[in-house]
Amino acid sequence: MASNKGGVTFAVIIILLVSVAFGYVLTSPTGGGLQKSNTPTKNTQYINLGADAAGWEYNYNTSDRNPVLNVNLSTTVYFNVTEMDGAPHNLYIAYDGSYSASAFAKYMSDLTTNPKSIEGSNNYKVLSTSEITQTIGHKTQGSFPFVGSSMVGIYTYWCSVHYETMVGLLIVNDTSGSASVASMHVYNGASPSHVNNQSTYSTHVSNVLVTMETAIKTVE
Ligand SMILES: [Cu+2]
Repeated sequence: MASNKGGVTFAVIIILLVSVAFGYVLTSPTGGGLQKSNTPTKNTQYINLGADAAGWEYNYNTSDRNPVLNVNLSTTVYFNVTEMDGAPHNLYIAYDGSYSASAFAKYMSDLTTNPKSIEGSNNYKVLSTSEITQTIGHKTQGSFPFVGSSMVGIYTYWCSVHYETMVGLLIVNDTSGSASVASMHVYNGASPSHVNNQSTYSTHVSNVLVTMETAIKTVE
C-alpha cells in the first residue's frame, strides 16, 4: 500500500513537471518579464486595434496599419481588439529601452528588417489567441498600466503568429512629454504619415454612453 502511494505521488510529480515544461515550450520564445504593476494610475487611454494578419488596423481602419502609439506615463492603456480576418492572433508588448531619437529610428528600421530583434523577452501577453478568438467581429479587451519612471521608453507591440506584419512601436512618454515623438502610422516601410494619439477621448466618451444606455435599459 505504502509503496503504491509513493508510486502515485511520483507519477503526479512527473506529470506536473512535464506540464510545466510543456507550458514553457508553448509560451516560448515569449518569456515574460514585464510586470503588471498594482499601483493605481491617474489616466486611462483606449486604443482600438483590428487584428488582421496584414497588419494591426488602427481604429479598425485598413488604411492605418501598425501605428506608432503614444502613451503618457501613469496611464492604464486598454487595448480594444477586434478579430478581423478569422486567423489566430494574440497581442504582446515588450520593453525595448529608453527613448532617444536614434533608438527610435533604429527600432523603426528593425520593424521592417528584423522584427524579431525588438519582439523581446521582456514582454507581457496582453491578450491570448483564445481571448481574441477566431470569430470575425469578436471584441475583447486587455490592459496594461504604464506606471513608474522605469516604464518610460520604447516598446514593441506585436502578434506572435504574424510577427513580421503585425508589429509596431509604442512610446511611453514621461510626464513632461519630453520623449514625445510625432505620432504616425507606419506599415512595413511605407512612408510615415500622420497620427494617432488623441482620438482616445472620443472613444472613452462613447464607451461611457454605451454603459449609460445599458444601465437605462436595465432600469426600464
Ligand atoms: Cu496575428
